[in-house]
Amino acid sequence: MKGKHALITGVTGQDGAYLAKFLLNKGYSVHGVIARRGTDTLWRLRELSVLNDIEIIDADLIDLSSLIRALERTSAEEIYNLAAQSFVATSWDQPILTAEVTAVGALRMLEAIRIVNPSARFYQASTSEMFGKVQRPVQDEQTPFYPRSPYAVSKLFAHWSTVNYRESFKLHASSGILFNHESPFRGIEFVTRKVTDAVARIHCGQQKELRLGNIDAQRDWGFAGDYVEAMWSMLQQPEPDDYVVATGTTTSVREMCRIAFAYVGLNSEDYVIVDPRFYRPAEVDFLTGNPAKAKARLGWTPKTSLESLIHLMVEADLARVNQVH
Ligand code: NDP
Ligand code: GDR
Repeated sequence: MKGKHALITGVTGQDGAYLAKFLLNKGYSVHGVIARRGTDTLWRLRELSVLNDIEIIDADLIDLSSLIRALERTSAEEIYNLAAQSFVATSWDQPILTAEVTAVGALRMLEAIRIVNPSARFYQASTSEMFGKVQRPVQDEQTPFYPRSPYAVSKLFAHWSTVNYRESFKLHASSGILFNHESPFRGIEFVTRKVTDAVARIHCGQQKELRLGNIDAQRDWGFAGDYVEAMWSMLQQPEPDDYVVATGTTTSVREMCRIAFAYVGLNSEDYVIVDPRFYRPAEVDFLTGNPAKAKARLGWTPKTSLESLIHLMVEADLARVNQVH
């Protein structure tokens, strides 16, 4: 007999694909919400060899009725809300869409749970972007928020909605305040993958330079495969709560580039060009998380260093570039 049922929104994204694999390995029946838009969004699930093992459900965070039907159909005991318009830069160009999906979308899912199955456990994908213009040098669950983009403002709404439904309706609703996490399945628009893809292409003679924005920005980067385990652990706790998930180590974009280019014997300074087109209207300059609570309560610790993560990503992009060639 199969174990528990889990519903994942955003299953076609980086974290959704890793979480689906993680839960399948634990014996779960996994139901994945897909908002069909005509393009091939299934490549991560295919490459991780999980596409045939999950049940695909057509639903959209914009459409409450589709979420209600998804919950009725799956009887999921655990719901992971990973879907979002998640690219910070785009959120200034599409602020209302971002709010509809990333902010009100989470509220719609909470409402669907309240209506269909209030005993289900809920995970909300909160983010270190909510700390934004940081109010403390190291950020933990007690640090005040200061969002700096329509994306971060939307995530803050979703975060407080999760807290509010926990307190108002006693839902088992938890938020993971996850700092940046990357992998070979990261979208190409995010800076780590943009860099590792460019390193592979430059190494193979297909690209000459790499144009970036603010390379002095600093991030606390971890590996997505490690972080999905923390999501699951939160829903196994007797009480719902909020947790910072991070490595505690911060690196600049400049240094991350150095690591990536050095892996193929190149000097990043010979290729990286700062292009103001990629600057953001308001920047998050610096983030460092303190994952002490996740360690103490969930027993969670990051396992992958930034250096080995970037090497893994460059290797994967080299393989992709060579395959196409
Ligand atoms: P991705 O951008 O890779 O994935 C986003 C997912 O949301 C995709 O599956 C996308 O579908 C789906 N989606 C977008 N709009 C809708 C909609 N209207 N209805 C249903 N699904 C939709 O994100 P990540 O995997 O990197 O991140 C997962 C979550 O965690 C996101 O909420 C993100 O904001 C948050 N987060 C991510 C961090 C990170 O460093 N990766 C850190 C902290 C939080 P499609 O494939 O069709 O576009
Ligand atoms: P972020 O990730 O905004 O932190 O959000 P991203 O990789 O896009 O940017 C990180 C930092 O790098 C700087 N940067 C560039 N970024 C991009 N994308 N492209 C560039 O050319 C470039 N040059 C410099 C950015 O200005 C920024 O400071 C990610 C997303 O996954 C969110 O959904 C998630 O909530 C947060 O991480 C935690």
